[in-house]
Amino acid sequence: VESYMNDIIAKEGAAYAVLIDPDEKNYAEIAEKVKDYADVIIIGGSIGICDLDKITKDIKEITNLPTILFPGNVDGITKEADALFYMTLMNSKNTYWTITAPTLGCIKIKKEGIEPIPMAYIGIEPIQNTAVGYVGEVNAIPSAKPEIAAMYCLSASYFGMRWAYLEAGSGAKFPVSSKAIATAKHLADINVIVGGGIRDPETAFEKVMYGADVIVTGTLTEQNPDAVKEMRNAIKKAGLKKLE
Ligand code: 1GP
Repeated sequence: VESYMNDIIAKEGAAYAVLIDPDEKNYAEIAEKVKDYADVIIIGGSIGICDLDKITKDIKEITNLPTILFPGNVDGITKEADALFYMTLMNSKNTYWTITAPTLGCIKIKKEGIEPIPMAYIGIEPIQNTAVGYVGEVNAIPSAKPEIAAMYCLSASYFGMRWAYLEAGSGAKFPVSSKAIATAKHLADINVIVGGGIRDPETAFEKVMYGADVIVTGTLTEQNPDAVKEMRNAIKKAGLKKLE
């Protein structure tokens, strides 16, 4: 899955990932609507109470797209998925989220043969007002300090991670600043995923132009699954422009 993602980024400039929260009742409807527009499906949420095996299997059957787990905790792992973001919530105040949870999960990932994709998860304002900010005890990076986000990305790349996720939080009032994305891409040799509060094609276009390699939408797709077509077009248009 990681090389599939790298191929898309190399050829199209950017990839489009749709996040499906498995606790969302209409997950099947969302999967059906996004299957022709998303490059990959990310499955995860901060509050996991569902039958993850069944839901992941259903999503795979409906879409045929690769699935990446985005675990909110050690119970967010299922053999039905193709890959998993093996992630550290770098700026959590609690070492459970930086290293204990990933360590507790690693044997199951190996046993089930799920592809781990090493990822640094970095929480930026206004993440503190969202579920992941609360659950993950995030020491939110001020949005006026993009260089701090970029330093986390450089640090992640020095640790050997190949992906950094700049996260404003699901349902965030505003997305990660374009300055943070540009500074991170300038400083660090790492793929940058951007998510949280991206609700319109213009914003997605801008984030890609400033360097985002992957755009994630979750809330938008839950509320209006038909919006994915325009979102994809904007991401690909910006991606190709960036490659010029
Ligand atoms: C959350 O970045 C994702 O991890 C998606 O955020 O729900 O705001 O699109 P939204």
